[in-house]
Amino acid sequence: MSLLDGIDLDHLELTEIEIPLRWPFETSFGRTTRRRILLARLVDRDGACGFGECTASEDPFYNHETTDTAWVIIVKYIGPMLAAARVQSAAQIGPALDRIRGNRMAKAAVEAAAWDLEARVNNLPLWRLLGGTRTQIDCGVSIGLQETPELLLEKVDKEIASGYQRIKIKIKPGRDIELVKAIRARYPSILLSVDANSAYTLADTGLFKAMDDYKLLMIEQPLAPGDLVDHAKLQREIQTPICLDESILTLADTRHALELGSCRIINIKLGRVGGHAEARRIHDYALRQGIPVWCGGMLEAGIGRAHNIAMSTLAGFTLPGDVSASERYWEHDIIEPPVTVSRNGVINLPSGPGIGFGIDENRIDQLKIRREEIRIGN
Ligand code: OSB
Ligand code: MG
Repeated sequence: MSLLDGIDLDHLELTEIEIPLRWPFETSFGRTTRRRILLARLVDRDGACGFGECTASEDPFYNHETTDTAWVIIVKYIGPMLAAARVQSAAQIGPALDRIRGNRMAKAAVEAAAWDLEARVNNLPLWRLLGGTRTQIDCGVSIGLQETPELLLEKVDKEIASGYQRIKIKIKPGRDIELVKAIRARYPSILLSVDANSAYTLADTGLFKAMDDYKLLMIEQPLAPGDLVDHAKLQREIQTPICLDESILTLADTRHALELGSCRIINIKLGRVGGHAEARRIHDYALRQGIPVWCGGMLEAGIGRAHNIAMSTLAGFTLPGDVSASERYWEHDIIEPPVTVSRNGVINLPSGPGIGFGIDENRIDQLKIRREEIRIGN
C-alpha cells in the first residue's frame, strides 16, 4: 500500500536549449563542442511542475537516439500515449509507454520529470522517494581525448587537485596504453579507468592483456554494444574488470551479461535504460549478484545532473560516478545553485523536495531554440 499522493497530469512542455560546453569533449566516436538538450516539464492540474532532461546526443554516434529523434518521439507518441493512459504515478509511466520500442532516452526524459513531480507533490526529496540511502555521493571525472599526452596529464593534475576520487580517460585505437602508462608514472595508486566507447574488437585482446599491468579499476565498453559474447571472451582473457555501458539497456541485458560473464561492473545511465524505474531494477539485480554499479554521465545540464545525483544514492552505487560539478561543463548552468563538489570529492544531497535544485527559468529562456506544449489531461 502506497501512502503517497498520486499525480494528475495536465500538460507536458518540451523545450530545446542550445548551450556551449566550456571545453570540447572528445571520445572515440567524435567531438562535442555545444549541446542541444531537450528539457521536459510535466505540469499537474494544480500547476505543480516536475523536470526531466533528455540525454540523447546531437548525433547518433553513442547510440541511435538524437535530440531531434527524441523530440519527434515525445511529441508524436509519448504525449498522446500518456494522455490516453491517465497515469496516476511515476511508476506507471514505463508500462504506459511500453509499446514504443527503444527510444529509451526520449522516454526517460518524461519519466524522470514524473518522478520529480511525484516527489514534489509529496514534499519529499526525489532521492528519498527513489529509496536512496546515502546523503552524499562519491564523484569521479571522465576526461576526453586531448591533443597531446602532456595536456591530458595537466587535466588529470587539475582534477586530482580538486579532490575527484576517480579518473577515467577516453581511449581509442592508437591513443590508449601510452596514456595509461603516462598517468600511472605520475600517479601510481589513484583509482584509474579507461573508456573505449566500443572502439575495439577481439583482435585487440593483446592490448587489453597488456593493460593488466597498470592496475586499472575497470575497462569500460571495449567492444561493440551488441557483443556480449565477445565481451565474455575478452573478460576470460584479462584480469582487469570489464564494465559495460552501451551494452546495457534493460534488466534483461544485465542478466544476460552477468550470466555470460561479459562484465564485472555496470555503468547505469538513466537515459540509456529508459528512466528511474528500470535503473532501479538493474541496480537491485546487480546488488543481489554482488556486482558494483556506478552512475554514468552524458554531459548533462543541471536537471539531468540532479537526477543522476538522486539515483546515485541507492545502496549499490558503491563506485565513484561520472557525476561532477556544473563548472566543468557550463559557464552558467540551468539550475540554481549549480552542482558543486567538495574538496574531498563528494556531492552532498539537497534536502528540498523533488530534485532539490531551483530551475533558472531566465537562463533556460536565454538558451531556448524551440518550445512546444502537449496536452495530457482533458
Ligand atoms: O561513455 O560515458 C560515456 C559522454 C558522452 C557520451 C558517452 C560518455 C560520455 C562521458 C562523459 O564519458 C561523462 C560526463 O562527464 O558526463
Ligand atoms: Mg562510457
